Amino acid sequence: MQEYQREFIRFAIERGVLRFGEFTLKSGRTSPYFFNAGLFNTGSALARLGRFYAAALADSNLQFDVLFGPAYKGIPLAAAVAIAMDEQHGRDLPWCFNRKEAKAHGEGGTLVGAPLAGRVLIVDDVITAGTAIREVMQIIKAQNARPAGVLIALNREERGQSELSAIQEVERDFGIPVVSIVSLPQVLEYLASDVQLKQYLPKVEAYRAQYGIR
Ligand code: OMP
Repeated sequence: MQEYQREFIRFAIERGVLRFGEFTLKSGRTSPYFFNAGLFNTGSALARLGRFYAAALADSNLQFDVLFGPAYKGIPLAAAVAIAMDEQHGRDLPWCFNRKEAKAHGEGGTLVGAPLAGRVLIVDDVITAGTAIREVMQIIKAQNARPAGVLIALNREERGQSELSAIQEVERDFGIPVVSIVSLPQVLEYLASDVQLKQYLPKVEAYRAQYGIR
């Protein structure tokens, strides 16, 4: 695990973003951990989150033309990444987002910001079963743009509809990489190395045995 990944997990736990307990996921699965990116809820936390995303993005060498934040949660995330890429990596990138409802007046439409064109990097929080991200692909396709990759904070590495993970299915179906700041194995490594958090390890491992990739 890289140092920024360890720091990111520590930061997420400190902020209460990454929690351990019993949570019902969108997929209906009951998970012993949950990642709530909405709790990066101060200016400083959001700025720091943006720097972690930007570090993962810089590490990935991914080529793209525009950052896209899908409504709602992706919007501040894409903005934070755009700022961090400029301030930390000297890259002033175009970025845009969508509305959930089309506006009939003013500028109209559902897209706001830079044109959604060319190779699109989607910024989001978490992929579990991959439902949310597949909806985003439709928006990109409708603009005749093409996905270049997905940047997320946490890869839960859960099985999708096959033996592959939901993320591997997205990579296969759309021919694009999914880059994350951290994945479940790094969370497990972090838990194992922390005296107070070690108690959660068995449940997270059991969950991985049930829903994780083999
Ligand atoms: P999928 O559509 O199943 O990939 O689930 C992704 C969405 O689930 C995320 O965009 C979140 O809204 C939510 N989620 C989290 O935010 N954190 C988690 O740890 C797990 C989920 C989830 O419900 O699976």
